[in-house]
Amino acid sequence: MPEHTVLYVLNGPNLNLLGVREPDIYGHETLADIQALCEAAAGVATVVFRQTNHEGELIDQVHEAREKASALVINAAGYTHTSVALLDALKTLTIPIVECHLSNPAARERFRHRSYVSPVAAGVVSGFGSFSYELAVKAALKLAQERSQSAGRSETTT
Ligand code: CA2
Repeated sequence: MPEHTVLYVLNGPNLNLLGVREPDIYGHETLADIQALCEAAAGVATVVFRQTNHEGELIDQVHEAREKASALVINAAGYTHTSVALLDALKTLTIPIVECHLSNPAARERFRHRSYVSPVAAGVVSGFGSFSYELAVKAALKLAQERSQSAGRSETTT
């Protein structure tokens, strides 16, 4: 794990349209606003914040997080409900993963009830709009900190 805490926040397709379309479901904030909220919630930790509309690129970003991140927050958007390839990529990570959604997919259409991210996530934060991201960042950083503390303890006892 990196010495300095690095948190990856990955965003899937269409989230670049936040604040422009469907504000009744996804709120009025833009993705840039959400990035600023994540950076504020992360304090001194470095936030690498990305968005892509392409499945393969999202998977490349997950691979990058595997090398560089202490924890991952992911809102895979529509790929949450469809992408076995994304699940396969996420399964290769050993860092904590927190699944995040603006809306509450469980309260929406049936096809949104299945998540290919949840099986490998430490937890899921959904339904709180941009506040979901702030909560997810806090949770991911707490898990990363706990990991690094327990790694430090096992180093001193071996
Ligand atoms: O609630 C979430 O964060 C979702 O991940 C958003 C996805 C949806 O497919 C998931 O079920 C739940 C959709 C993202 C689309 O974002 C838009 C933003 C503005 C306008 C249109 C789409």
